[in-house]
Amino acid sequence: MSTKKTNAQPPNKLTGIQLTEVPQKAVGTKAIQSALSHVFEETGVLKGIGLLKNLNQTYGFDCPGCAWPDPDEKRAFLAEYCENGAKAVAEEATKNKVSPMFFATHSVEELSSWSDYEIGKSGRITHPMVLEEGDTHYKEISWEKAFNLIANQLNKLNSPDEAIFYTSGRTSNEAAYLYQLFVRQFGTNNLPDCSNMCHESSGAALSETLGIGKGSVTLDDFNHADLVIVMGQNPGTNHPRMLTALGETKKNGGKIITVNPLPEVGLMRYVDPQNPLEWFGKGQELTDLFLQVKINGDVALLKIILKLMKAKEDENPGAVFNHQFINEKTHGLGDFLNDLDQYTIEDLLPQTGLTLGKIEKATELIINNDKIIICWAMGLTQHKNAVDNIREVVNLLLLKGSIGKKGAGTCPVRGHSNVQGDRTVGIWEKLKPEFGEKLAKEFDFTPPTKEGYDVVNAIEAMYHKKAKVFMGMGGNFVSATPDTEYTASALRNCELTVHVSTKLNRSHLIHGKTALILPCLGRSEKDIQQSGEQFVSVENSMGVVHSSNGHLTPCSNHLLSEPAIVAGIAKATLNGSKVDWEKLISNYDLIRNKIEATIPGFENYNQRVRLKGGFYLPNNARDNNFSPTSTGKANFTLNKPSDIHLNDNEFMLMTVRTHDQYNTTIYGLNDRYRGVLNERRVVFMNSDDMLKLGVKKLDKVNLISNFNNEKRVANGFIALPYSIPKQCMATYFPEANVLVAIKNKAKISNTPASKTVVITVEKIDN
Ligand SMILES: Nc1nc2c(c(=O)[nH]1)N[C@H]1C(S)=C(S)[C@@H](COP(=O)(O)OP(=O)(O)OC[C@H]3O[C@@H](n4cnc5c(=O)[nH]c(N)nc54)[C@H](O)[C@@H]3O)O[C@H]1N2
Ligand SMILES: Nc1nc2c(c(=O)[nH]1)N[C@H]1C(S)=C(S)[C@@H](COP(=O)(O)OP(=O)(O)OC[C@H]3O[C@@H](n4cnc5c(=O)[nH]c(N)nc54)[C@H](O)[C@@H]3O)O[C@H]1N2
Ligand SMILES: [Mo]
Repeated sequence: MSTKKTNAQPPNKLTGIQLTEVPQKAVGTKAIQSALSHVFEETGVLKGIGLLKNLNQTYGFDCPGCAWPDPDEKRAFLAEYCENGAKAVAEEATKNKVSPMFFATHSVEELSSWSDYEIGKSGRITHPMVLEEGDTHYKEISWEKAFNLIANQLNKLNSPDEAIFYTSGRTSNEAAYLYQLFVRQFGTNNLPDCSNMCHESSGAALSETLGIGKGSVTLDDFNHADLVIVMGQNPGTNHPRMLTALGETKKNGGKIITVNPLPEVGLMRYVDPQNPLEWFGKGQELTDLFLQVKINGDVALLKIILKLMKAKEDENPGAVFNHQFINEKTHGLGDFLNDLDQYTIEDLLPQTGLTLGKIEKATELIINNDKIIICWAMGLTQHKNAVDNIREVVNLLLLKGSIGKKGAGTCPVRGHSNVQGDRTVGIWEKLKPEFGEKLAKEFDFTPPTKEGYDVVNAIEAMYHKKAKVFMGMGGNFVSATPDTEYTASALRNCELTVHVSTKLNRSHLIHGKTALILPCLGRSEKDIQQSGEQFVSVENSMGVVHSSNGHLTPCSNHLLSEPAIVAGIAKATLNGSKVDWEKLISNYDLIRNKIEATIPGFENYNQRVRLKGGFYLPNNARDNNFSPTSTGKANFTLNKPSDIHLNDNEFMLMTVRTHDQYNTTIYGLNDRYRGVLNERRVVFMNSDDMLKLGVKKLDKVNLISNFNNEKRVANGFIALPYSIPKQCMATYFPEANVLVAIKNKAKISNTPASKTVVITVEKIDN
């Protein structure tokens, strides 16, 4: 019997929606209650307290939630955690187990009919498992056999480029470095990662303009900023500890502008969970000026601001632009200003959905303040013109000289807890020539130079059978990627799919002819190798590398660490590798020595990673040095507003996260901060649009995308009126990924445009 008919999409049954008021403030006692109940429910009380005590403490483990940095000095007494960090930890430290017995009881087909929430709640995977060709159930396999199976399949390929090696962003520096080394010794640069779907647009824009693909600010800069602009980001849910930093900005007299189609609760008002005196109050107002921009209206908005700045500068030269900085540090001002002149405010304004008065207020704040930080996340990076979005942000900062000085700079807020570190240590489908040379010398082999597949290209390659083996180091490829049914066909075309995972997810159920699940240790667990207990290291959103020590007993004796799994596969697969894989994993200091030998900035890695708080990697933009760019200076760029024009019956849909999920991991069914409980299949609409469509609150609708005249449908969503600009809608990822056409992606960065999905809406009768 074949198991081909597994469901790539979560079932579209409704779970019983309840609506509540949208809360007026974020965090506070409700958040603490929610955090503790998730932890205790999943792990039990004693283990739960132990967990929270160690989370993000100087010698504890790194929170697997987001990449927001820990304070260098001051750490909260109880623990440096947030509600959603606690949920992330609870999810990993759960008591529930997915054992061989579990797999014997439930067929792959049955499991695929479960919701993502149910799949996730089933628990931690305890044994390596295999699904052989034609089988209906996964069964246990030994590690040795699993490694040999992979090796045989890889060595059968016509070319190493027929294999794809994906990485999600939780993988430690040590594991990621070994992984890329194995993949490159195998002979390919096919190293797509979750960054391709996340901050790739930031990396592309920032490298071109400032000579480094990372942000320039440190956490301390938030204490010194006059103005922080938060664009396209929902920190109350996705980076809750960032609210503390924004709170500090406000306490020190700084102002905050928020640019978002939604009035996200966390940004409006918050209560510091680590300050019990604040728990019962009204909370602190965070946003001073809220610009409720239309989806993808950001370049138009920034251009209007830039034009208003220029007009003021023309009136009173030197009053707005920082000429000293511009003359010394930048390139391309003239072309940039000429290009800006081609646009008129009248043409740009409708794209923003804002009044000119509001934009003038924002411009005034920008003109009157010098130390400006701009923060952003997926609201800017997941659009067709995403790279333009971020380059335009840089233009604004350059005009003000607001970079490379205290209290000012770029702040792309990263997602996964080590997504930035994975890139630093070599996970990328493009191999930098300097790094290639270092690898060649250190390990005595010839690394491949051909550019590998990124996420979108990898999916297309599998779809067209140009790639036949898929391996995922963490993550949930089928649910995280766009165009769910297309991607599912791509994976089903593979000879072999392999997942190194902590928990069961849908990607284990949408499989190649043969499939393997290799269960690994989580962040919170002890990692013991030949030389004793090991720690790993990670890099946060601001370029600080620090250690992470697991304290819990692993959930099963059959788990291996990620580095050990890579070493096992490498040893079985590679003939003639001069790397002593066994030795490298016997003591992770040896891996760190290799990182130090091949990657700049890691001098005395083993010593410095043991220091309290770790160490900062070099950052040229932070140091006001832009010499790595093509011109040797910070570059002004010419950017384009959105070229998407909606017909009257069309809407712009963005796919966002609820307060109760971590990407494809569904912690619960509530989106407390948006007033929706016990339901994920909802679509937030503007009430005028609902009137026009004849759709009432709680009516059911189908969402239809017609990208390139190909019809894609997401069935059965509940319509909810919400504060969102006209012709804009919002729904949740991953349910709506089926609507994101594989070809709907950002220019330059190739990031799926999952925030610019043009749809029509069809009301379902009865
Ligand atoms: N608890 C929790 N934490 C997480 C995650 C999680 O799923 N759960 N995921 C992690 C990861 S990998 C990432 S990348 C980050 C994601 O963090 P975010 O980027 O905050 O996540 P999204 O939910 O995608 O929210 C995007 C925000 O951008 C806004 N937006 C959408 N389109 C536009 C636009 O065109 N213009 C503007 N100005 N705004 C727009 C949306 O209204 C929303 O507020 O969070 C990380 N942290
Ligand atoms: N429509 C739409 N699509 C999106 C987005 C969006 O906003 N809208 N956001 C995109 C973004 S920003 C990102 S980053 C991607 C996320 O894409 P991924 O990183 O691929 O997805 P996750 O849901 O974070 O992966 C969760 C799985 O990772 C595994 N896991 C957890 N911890 C560990 C660990 O320590 N080791 C290992 N080996 N495995 C572990 C578990 O098995 C879990 O099921 O999704 C992207 N997709
Ligand atoms: Mo992300």
